[in-house]
Amino acid sequence: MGEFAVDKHVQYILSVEKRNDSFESVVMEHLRMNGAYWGLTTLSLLGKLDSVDLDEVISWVMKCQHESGGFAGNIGHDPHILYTLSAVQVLALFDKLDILDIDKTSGYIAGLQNEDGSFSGDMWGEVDTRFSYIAICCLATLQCLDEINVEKAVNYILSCKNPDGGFGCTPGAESHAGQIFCCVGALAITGSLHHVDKDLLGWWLCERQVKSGGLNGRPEKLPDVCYSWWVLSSLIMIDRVHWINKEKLMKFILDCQDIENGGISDRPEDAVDVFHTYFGVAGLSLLEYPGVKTIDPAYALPVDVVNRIFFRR
Ligand code: GRG
Repeated sequence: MGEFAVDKHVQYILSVEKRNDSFESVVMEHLRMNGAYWGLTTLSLLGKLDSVDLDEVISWVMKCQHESGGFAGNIGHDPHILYTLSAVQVLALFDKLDILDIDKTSGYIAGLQNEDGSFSGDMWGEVDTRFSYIAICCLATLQCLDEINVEKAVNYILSCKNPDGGFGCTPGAESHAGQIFCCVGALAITGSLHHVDKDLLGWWLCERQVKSGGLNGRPEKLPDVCYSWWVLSSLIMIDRVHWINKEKLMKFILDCQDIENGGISDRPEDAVDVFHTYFGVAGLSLLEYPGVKTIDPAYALPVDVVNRIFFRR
């Protein structure tokens, strides 16, 4: 099994942050807040968060907040629940949640809940279980889950459960590992995991491991490093992680590294990017790889950050 190139990955994340003219930075302009969460959480898991200028990051994050309380993907863009969670997570990483106007931010999120318990992503109304997870995770982090109807939110998520044990983005939609993470994560945070048939879902999830050791997101699809996070975190939350071959998955993730220039790709030999670098490192964390901090499978933040939020320790 190849070595884990920690220093190269740290250099790669720092270089992406600085290069404003690269292809990656241009296509990521509108979702830079997500990139910030992926890159900074990677640095935190590798114990290198102090390599970035905290004041610069925080001041940029706060400039992305809209008067509605929601955050945009970058300065001057429209707010969306996706970027609001990323902004809250970045502030949490730096222990800076206290600078946030909690009422304004939580009010934006609570205002996106619909009558049937589902959540829209923004004022334009698209509904998806991703947004249910985000609302629940964000409000739990801000300690104001009581601002939404949790029972209705949970019932909506349960209405997206399929006969194969998985979950989709809306009722009747195909099971997909990314949506399963969202639904299982939201159910875990709200203490509702007893609604899940753990053996049935665990079976569907462990079937995602293919010959190379990598995981795919649904049947007949190619493996992708990012499912090391979506599938593994779900298996951990339902206590069935021992149903996959951890050694083979670890090897697959390590095979996706660019050993020379740093970064991790979706599959071996492909081009690296920040998204896959984060989910590769997060996957290694869930696999308890030495030297990588432990990540919380429901909140998708390092466990020490989650403990600080809830227990101030
Ligand atoms: C805090 C970790 C965290 C997440 C926030 C945005 C979100 C909540 C969750 C996204 C969950 C999701 C749907 C992930 C899947 C992403 C992905 C690789 C989609 C690709 O889908 P297809 O159909 O790819 O293009 P496949 O692999 O099925 O061919």
